[in-house]
Amino acid sequence: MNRRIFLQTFGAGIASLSLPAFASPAPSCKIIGIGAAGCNLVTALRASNILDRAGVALSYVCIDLGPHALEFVDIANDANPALAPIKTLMLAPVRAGGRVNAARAACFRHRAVLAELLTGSDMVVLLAGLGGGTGSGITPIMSRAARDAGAVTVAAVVTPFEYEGVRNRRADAAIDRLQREADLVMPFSNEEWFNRYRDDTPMFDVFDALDRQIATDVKSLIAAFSGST
Ligand SMILES: Nc1nc2c(ncn2[C@@H]2O[C@H](COP(=O)(O)OP(=O)(O)OP(=O)(O)O)[C@@H](O)[C@H]2O)c(=O)[nH]1
Ligand SMILES: [Mg+2]
Repeated sequence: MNRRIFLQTFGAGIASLSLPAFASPAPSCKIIGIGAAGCNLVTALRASNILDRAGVALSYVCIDLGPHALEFVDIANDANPALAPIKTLMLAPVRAGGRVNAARAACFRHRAVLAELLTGSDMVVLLAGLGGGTGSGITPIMSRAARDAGAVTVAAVVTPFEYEGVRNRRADAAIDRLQREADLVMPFSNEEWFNRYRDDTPMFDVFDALDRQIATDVKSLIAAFSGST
């Protein structure tokens, strides 16, 4: 029998999702970061330890074009040998730099590896910032592939600041696609989040608080999925 859970996510109002019931052993959950923001979010989520008792068998992956963001993930891996390692996957030698089609093409070239990555997952959580090329281009494709592989698929995505201009239109288009491809989309608006804080709040603290909010919401969702509390 399916369980239905309701979530209050920032900027999204109430979202609901039907979840399959699970017996033991613990369902497997793959956390996948896509693009620079996705890599940052996965690294922060793992470091928070918030998922330790979420009742699922976890694994972490970060995907990007170009080495830059993935190098930071590798540094975090080396610095925290006690934590579950984050696997890194570079789909192309240079970053997409806002080119959604370049990111999609790299994803297509590596479709066999990416499909293999998703095999055997009961739940897939995709984390990305929308508005650039990589997160916007690849997250909807991975979402569809994860659902096709039989996983409950959630996309927790950050949308750009207003001043980022054209990135907002790219993000809107990606959200539209994700609404069709994911079981649940959890949007977090950078613009709305920063508007909650006084102008003199250090930017790092505001990003840090948003990372923690995303981690908390993802944890609630995974715990509901696994049936733990
Ligand atoms: N909250 C938060 N937002 C971020 C972070 N990094 C980037 N963003 C937002 O996410 C959007 C997408 O940025 P990136 O993740 O750098 O883009 P990308 O997916 O790597 O795409 P490329 O343009 O191909 O490099 C940006 O427009 C920002 O609004 C981060 O660390 N935290
Ligand atoms: Mg990038």
